[in-house]
Amino acid sequence: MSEPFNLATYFLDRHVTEGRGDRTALYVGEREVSYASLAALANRVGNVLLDAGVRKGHRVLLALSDGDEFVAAWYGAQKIGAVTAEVYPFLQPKDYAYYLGYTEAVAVLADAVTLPALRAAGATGLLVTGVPEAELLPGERPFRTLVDAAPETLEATPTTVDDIGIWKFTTGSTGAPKACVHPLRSPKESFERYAVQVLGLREDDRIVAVPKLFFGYARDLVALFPFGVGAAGIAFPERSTADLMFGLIARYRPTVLVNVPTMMSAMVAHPAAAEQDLSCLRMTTSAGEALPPELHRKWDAAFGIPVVDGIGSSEAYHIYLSNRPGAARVGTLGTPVPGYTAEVVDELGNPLPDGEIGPLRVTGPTIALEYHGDAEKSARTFDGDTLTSSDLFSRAPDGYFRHHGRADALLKVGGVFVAPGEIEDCLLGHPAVTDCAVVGHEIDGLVVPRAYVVVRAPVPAEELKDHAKAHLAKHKYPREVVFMTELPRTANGKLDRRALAARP
Ligand code: 3SK
Repeated sequence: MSEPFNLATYFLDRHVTEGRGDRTALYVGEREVSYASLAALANRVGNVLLDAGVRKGHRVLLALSDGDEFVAAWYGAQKIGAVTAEVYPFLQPKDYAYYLGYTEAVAVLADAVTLPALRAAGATGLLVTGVPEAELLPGERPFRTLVDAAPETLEATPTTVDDIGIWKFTTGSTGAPKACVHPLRSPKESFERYAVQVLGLREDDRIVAVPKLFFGYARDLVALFPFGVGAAGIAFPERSTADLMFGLIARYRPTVLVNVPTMMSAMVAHPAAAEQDLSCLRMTTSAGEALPPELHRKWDAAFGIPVVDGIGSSEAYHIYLSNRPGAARVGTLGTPVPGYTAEVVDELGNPLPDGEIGPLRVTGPTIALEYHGDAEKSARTFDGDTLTSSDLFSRAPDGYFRHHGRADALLKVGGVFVAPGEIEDCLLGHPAVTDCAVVGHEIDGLVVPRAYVVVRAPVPAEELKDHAKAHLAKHKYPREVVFMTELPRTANGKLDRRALAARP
């Protein structure tokens, strides 16, 4: 018999029934949203979704900007046993068309930001918030009006840890995004192991994230894991910038910053970095992409806020390898999160000795069941509670893991494999470089490393090449250096290597 488990009851309603309803769950702009009012809003949303025909196992697509409505909609859908899927609110119509077709969602929630592109994508029957009713098209329904009129109480639909509850999209960096299908066990186990045992989240924490809530890394760390311990998240609809993050830190004095390397680089390079008071932060997480050791050191020198670098994926639900707060080893991803094991394997799946590089086989309680609609890729990736990642790793004899990038990002230069990350880290060591990415570029049929760099002050390309030559094996220096004002990123804030590789 599967353990009964309703995500909304466990993370949200419990605080109300146990007398903590007046505690703050979310900070949104000027407002402090209590657990009681968030739970009531989620109940209203759940009732609206039931009226719209959503039942247990149906998909609900959230195309909403960050805020309490996003969070309440997510919990409302969860409470009635629906399966939640979220998408980036700044997508193009063709992307929405893809998600609409792929998810076959029974209900799609839109707001003023996402509505035009969703309409252009041919979406019908939308539940729309933040847009005057008079402006809605036939078939579109005023979500907020319906929510305000809906009952504030709602019986949780009985669900268990084995019921499918969450779709997490891959970034689509190597093709169309696919949904990793997760049972409700995944968020529960991830909370208990990563949030509690690794991060040690506590009731007095306030958590703010750089990525938007559609990205599970941020959503769980702002609106799920803190709720598990009665703490609070901070939500804001704007795109994150270093200025905005500094402003939010000054205003809300959060204790945990959920970060990505790009933003760490922007914060370190900010002209007013030295004037910032970040003393409220007891740690910043770093995930989403590899944190170059040089950037980690620059962060330490600029802010001294402990970095908890780790790696997660939609396939593994959340973070499965992580450093521990205050005990980070620069340049490593730490060790497995409690409950997970990880081993580096060869192409045939045989374990490799320490120090050798290969794909990672991760076993744990939060591995996705499948990629929706892709049996072949699912079979290559998932095997029960085990996942084989397409990234490359090595393990040191002390048990700490290092990341060597995606297998398909490795460059073969003069017949020798070169990891772009090594060149990137070296270039970041040059005082003028604030961000950089290295991709392969073909010249006369031969692949050479080409560096795209963002600099704080003009510097000759030759100087950067010489810097690399002085610090790396000779064949690794970038033969070409291209200066950019910023590097292309995916919606999740990850470097868009495909976009760079496609440049002439
Ligand atoms: O980096 C990712 O893709 C990721 C995905 C889900 C949860 C956490 C992370 C870091």
